[in-house]
Amino acid sequence: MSRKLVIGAAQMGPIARADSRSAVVDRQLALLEKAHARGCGLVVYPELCLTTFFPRFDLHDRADMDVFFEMEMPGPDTKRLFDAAKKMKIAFYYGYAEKIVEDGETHYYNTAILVGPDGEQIGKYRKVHLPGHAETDPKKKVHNFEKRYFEVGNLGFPVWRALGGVVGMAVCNDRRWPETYRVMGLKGVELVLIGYNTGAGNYWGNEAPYLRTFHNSLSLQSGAYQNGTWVVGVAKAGLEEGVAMIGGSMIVAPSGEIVAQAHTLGDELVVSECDLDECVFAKSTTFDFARHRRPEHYGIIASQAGPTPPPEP
Ligand code: ING
Repeated sequence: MSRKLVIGAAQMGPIARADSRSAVVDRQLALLEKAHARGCGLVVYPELCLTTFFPRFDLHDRADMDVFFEMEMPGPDTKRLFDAAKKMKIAFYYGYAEKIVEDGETHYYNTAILVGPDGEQIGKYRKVHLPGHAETDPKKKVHNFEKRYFEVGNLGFPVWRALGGVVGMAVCNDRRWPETYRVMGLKGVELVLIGYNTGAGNYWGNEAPYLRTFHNSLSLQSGAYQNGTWVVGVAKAGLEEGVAMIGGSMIVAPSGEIVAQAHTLGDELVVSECDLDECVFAKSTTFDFARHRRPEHYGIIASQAGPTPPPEP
């Protein structure tokens, strides 16, 4: 038996600060139509895919920051995208900046939703690992103020039975942390969807540029392999507001192999037919957690305060 799903990674090129949401949605619709023509049942858009990557801007006035957030999804600008996807019976992952009032409190999250082929929202995820810094650092050439713009996600790493399998979501920096995949792996995830905005430049100091794309592949491929799941990573790429962003959107099989990858830094649809049954092989052999994993021993290993002292001479 196979559970094949044709997936479209909808990489997007730069979004300028001045670009209207309507112009951005036009681009997303064009990608959706390409996906429909290619027989996709699922399309994955990038993180914060409605606007430029605004956490690079050193803003402090909440009114200035709020312009990048959505209070409803779909909203007036995105409803036509949601309607088109429903008409084409295509599910999709959509990353956006969420502003929500709960119990009289206003909250801000870096959010992704999964919408089913019937146009109904299946699930929501809020980014847990917020990179960068809240305070301005004059030494930095490139900034990432996500810790100022967003709260840490409060929904954990849920998974949903959907699209014939078990689907989970993450956002950008989450993909660098093994816990992200393992928490979902322990829940039987078979398909992890991740949008990202990743600067191509030096982030922490003397890191060679080629390492940005290497670490992207390493993170996505190891997450897939070590948890027997498909992983789809989708970039907002190209030179955006003067900052070079990596592309490299890719679809990774449970074997850890890249089965399809973007080769431009613009709007590009990367398509692959993904058989969710390939997860069954991985989860019933090397990564059969029940048979091989020993959590009852990990506590002992973790209990050591620090490096084990070297043996007495
Ligand atoms: N961007 C980057 C990412 O995790 C980053 C930030 C880049 C952190 C490189 C560490 C190293 O891909 C977002 N938006 O998380």
